[in-house]
Amino acid sequence: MTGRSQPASSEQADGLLGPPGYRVVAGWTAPARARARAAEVIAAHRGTAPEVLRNPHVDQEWAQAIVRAARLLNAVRDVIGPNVAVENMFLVVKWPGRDFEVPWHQDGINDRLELDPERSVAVWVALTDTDTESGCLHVVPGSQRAGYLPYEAEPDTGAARGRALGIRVGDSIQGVAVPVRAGSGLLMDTRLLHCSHSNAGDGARVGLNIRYVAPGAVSMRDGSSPSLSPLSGTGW
Ligand SMILES: O=C(O)CCC(=O)C(=O)O
Repeated sequence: MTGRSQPASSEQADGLLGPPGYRVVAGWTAPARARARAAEVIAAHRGTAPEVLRNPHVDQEWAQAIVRAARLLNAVRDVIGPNVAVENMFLVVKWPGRDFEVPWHQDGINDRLELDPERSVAVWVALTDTDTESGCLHVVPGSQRAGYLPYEAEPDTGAARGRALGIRVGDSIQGVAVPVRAGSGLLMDTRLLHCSHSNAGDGARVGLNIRYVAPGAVSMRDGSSPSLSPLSGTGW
């Protein structure tokens, strides 16, 4: 685990990923293999062209293989310890020529649940090369120290992705772009502010957002039970 500094008076601790609140995991698979998988995903969904597909790891082998990819899982274990489950996974496709922005948000809180940032980590996985043109993630380094912030659902546009949560901050946030190569990924503190812009490139941009948790990390806010897919260790 990374070292943690003591919080300043109104701030929370740096958290499991240190002062920046994020870290790149290079090469969980070869770039060519990731791009080939993306091509299959694109071909399979070109007809309906959904922007978000929920929890493909529950019934699709390729997604199960990714959440268990050794380099990814080892990086996750390094951060939250040996007992690991997947709490949620989104496949996110930014189809070219379509307006699809993901507003500033934090992955560890929504109407249903809150994740303990000391026992959970969000991972964004690139299946295609992502840069500022194609709609890579932007993050606010150190924003995890502000803790979970008030949020609201963005207006329902009827888009195929459903509604996203955005925090109430207006347009004042300055983030940094984090381009990620196909086959690499980004570990993020579950409180880290991040967003992505629309894809202005020629090809589809394909990524996966995975929330990994250790035992006891999930607090349900709506009275339901967490739906976990254990991957390793005990306590499930
Ligand atoms: O893939 C993206 O552009 C953003 C996904 C994301 O931030 C999320 O699902 O929480």
